[in-house]
Amino acid sequence: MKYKGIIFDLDGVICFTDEYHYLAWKALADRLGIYFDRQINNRLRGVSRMASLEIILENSPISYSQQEKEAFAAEKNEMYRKMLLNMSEDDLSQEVRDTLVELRKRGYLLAIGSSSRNTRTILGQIGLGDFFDAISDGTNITHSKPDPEVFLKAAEFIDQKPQDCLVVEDASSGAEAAFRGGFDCAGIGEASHDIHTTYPLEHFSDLLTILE
Ligand code: B16
Ligand code: MG
Repeated sequence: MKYKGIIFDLDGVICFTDEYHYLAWKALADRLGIYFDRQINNRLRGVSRMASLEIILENSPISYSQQEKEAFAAEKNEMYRKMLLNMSEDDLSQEVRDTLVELRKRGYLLAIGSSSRNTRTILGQIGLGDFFDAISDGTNITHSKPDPEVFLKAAEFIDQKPQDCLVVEDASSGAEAAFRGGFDCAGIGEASHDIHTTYPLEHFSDLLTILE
């Protein structure tokens, strides 16, 4: 086997919480009178919560203190977490479920590499709380994608070298993080046409062909 481990991004790869992120940021931006739309929201993919807030505040005429920014991020997260409670096993597609089970059968170590500090909550909601061999997420890193830290930690948690792991990403920031960490990257969505992507994927299940 060319790889021993596979490291999956969460949002945009395993499941889709981007609409909830959008709605929660939109509610905060509206309250603050800041212009925010879906195009700006696209720039938040794979980016940490505080870095996302900074992007939104680019359109604010007012500059806020660090304390105010932390309160805004907490306010957004509270709204977002309420929305996460609506998620269930139905939010995991049959295609993703079957592909993960088949990869496990083939003997790959499977890990998560996500910027989200809500990773464990989301995995629990969609019925994957105990599925992965390791979880590296926003709670164990100090630098967000495109820094490779989250993937390097994931590789370390499964005891593998970057060159022996494949990263699966949807965001350009994530594909760049994979490249900078020395990982090959399978890219879906936006990341499928990123310069740092090794294997463009049309469907998640295409992984089974790449990893034959
Ligand atoms: P949280 P990923 C990322 O998840 C999201 O794509 C990004 O939009 C979000 O800002 C980030 O997690 C942080 O999320 O506020 O829950 O800590 O794509 O890296 O799985
Ligand atoms: Mg993502």
